[in-house]
Amino acid sequence: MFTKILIANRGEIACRVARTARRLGIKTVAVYSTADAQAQHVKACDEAYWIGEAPATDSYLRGEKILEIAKLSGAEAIHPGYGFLSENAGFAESCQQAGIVFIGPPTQAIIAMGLKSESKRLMTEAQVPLVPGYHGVDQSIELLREQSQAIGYPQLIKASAGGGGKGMRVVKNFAEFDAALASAKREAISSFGNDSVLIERYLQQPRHIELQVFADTLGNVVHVFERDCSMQRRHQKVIEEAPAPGMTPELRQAMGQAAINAAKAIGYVGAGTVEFLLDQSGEFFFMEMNTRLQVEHPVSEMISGQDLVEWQLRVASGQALPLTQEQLKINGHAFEARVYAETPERDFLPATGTLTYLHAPTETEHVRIDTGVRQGDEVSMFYDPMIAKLIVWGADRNQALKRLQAALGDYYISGVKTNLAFLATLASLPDFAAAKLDTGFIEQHLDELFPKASTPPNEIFAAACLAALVTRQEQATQAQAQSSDPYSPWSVADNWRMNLDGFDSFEFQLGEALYAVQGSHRADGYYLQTPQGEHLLMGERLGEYEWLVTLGQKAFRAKVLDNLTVLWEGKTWELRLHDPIHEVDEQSAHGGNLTAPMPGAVIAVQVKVGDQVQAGDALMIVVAMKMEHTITAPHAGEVKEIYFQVGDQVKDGDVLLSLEQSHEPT
Ligand code: MV4
Repeated sequence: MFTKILIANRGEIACRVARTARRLGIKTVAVYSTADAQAQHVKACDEAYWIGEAPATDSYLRGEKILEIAKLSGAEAIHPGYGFLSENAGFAESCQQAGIVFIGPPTQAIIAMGLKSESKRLMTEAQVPLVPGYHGVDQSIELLREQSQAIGYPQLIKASAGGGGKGMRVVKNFAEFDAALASAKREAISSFGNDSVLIERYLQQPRHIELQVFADTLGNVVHVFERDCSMQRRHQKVIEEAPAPGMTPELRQAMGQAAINAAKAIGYVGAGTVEFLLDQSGEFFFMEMNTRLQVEHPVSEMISGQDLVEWQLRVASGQALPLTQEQLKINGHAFEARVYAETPERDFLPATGTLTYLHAPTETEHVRIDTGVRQGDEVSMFYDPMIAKLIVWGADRNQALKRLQAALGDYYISGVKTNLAFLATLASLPDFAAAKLDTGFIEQHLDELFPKASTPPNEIFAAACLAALVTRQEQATQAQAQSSDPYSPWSVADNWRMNLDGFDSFEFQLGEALYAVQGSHRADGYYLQTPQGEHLLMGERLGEYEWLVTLGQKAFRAKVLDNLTVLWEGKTWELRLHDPIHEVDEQSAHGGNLTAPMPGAVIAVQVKVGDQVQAGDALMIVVAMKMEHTITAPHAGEVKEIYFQVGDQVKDGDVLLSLEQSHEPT
């Protein structure tokens, strides 16, 4: 077993690997970029080395620098985590040549699985079922058109070097083929530097079932059961679970054997994931093989009782797999929810900001949180916006789901937009509880997942008013104590009015909505006017943000942040006291200006100054995180100014072009 390993990653996976290494008595070396100087993964390791500036290409993707640090620090092995260099065959090769163990599969396996066409050829030889289609080397347009017509419709064009859905296009008929092929090739060359494609029959709403496989250097290969990862949105996994609901022992055995055959066919060593599509008829088809430890590996750990990073370390140091297939058993059910800094309401745009407030559920043997950040940390635009993985276990799916719902209801983050409310809603959907899973689930449930904004319950206003009043009183008392005339009536914030009960009128802003709330000081207490009448409001501060609130007969606890964001029952209500004096007219602030939805690069400008456009017309394409975002006209109008050209870099919020709204004739 190793005495020291270097972890060539950051965030939650670096912390997670360090945790297992420490438990095994292995020394750990962290590498970090300038942006991560204070990051948790640096603190979790025994030594740390700076490897470059924030952009991943200047730091975590610098294989030669990382190898240099490994030699300098005396690390015998490098754990790449996932992403970054974890599936970089060149880096794996360089490690081998430097005599440093790459904790992962042999270089040849990475290469073979990195190209879909090659992986599918190998699977065919291993009798692993494939979706009917074309994945040949000949990429001539004539042949691709022939194949397209032979496969039939609907079909899917996929980037051969791709993964996670990048470069994928659904083609519903031959007329769409050429445009879809061009777009798929454009995204493939931009994302992977390789525009080879394959064409497959499109399976309607399949399930994504992946088998965790493990092989050692002694010829042993096992599977550690399956995960259902169908809950995805634009190929971004949202909630994963193990085992897959409705899986029969026979199907598990067949898919497990196919996965083992796949691993054996390529001489695999280490942790790998064989992804299948399971269609509604119960047939399964090889999709791709990932030659890294997946983000979602913890759900397999929870139901098997195994530490898969420990397995990786043992296998990479030449030891045999810790268990045989017969010894591996499924116990219970596990979910993983990925907590992301993103704005689901804005089409899941990645978000950045400071975690000004972060309260996570208490960890127990059944609730696990893998994270690389803590309150006060920055979520930057340089890296994947994952904040944490919330993993729960139950004796069965229902119990695990209840624990997931409860844990999500006790997870609060403020300062950066997150998908927590979206996760909580998703985990509470009846169809999810009924395990009616397929890869189209989220798209099919958007209305339930994004209910129309509703008026906050009275408890929210009560908590906000209480916090605002008490804070104002505390500030007035403090100001009075410091004032030169402490007895002046002007320094008392009790809203006393001549011959009238003192009253307060609050105007809260929530998103675009305004809510007026009246409170009045009476001899017998403070009364809040609510749509259902007035209620006595009392309460006290329990902690920095924690309040005990009593509204009428109901006493409850809520958190209220300094800016009056209220956190209650798993939801975050970003109330703001409305300040009419400084109100800015949104339209005048932006006018007809169309802004960049996130940082990225302009790859197409489809209009010119003077063009008349209709609502929905494509104006510009910005590529961000290797995905294309088309800026479309929000209304009919004339293009007045274009501020960026193809090749320009834009920041979130940059004004890209101005569009003068044309007013429909009355
Ligand atoms: C498919 C498919 C339907 N038919 N292939 C998505 C990303 C990549 N892993 C492959 N993917 C798909 N390939 C055929 N022939 C549907 C998907 C797919 C999908 C697969 C798994 C999980 C989520 C998905 C979401 C959309 C599409």
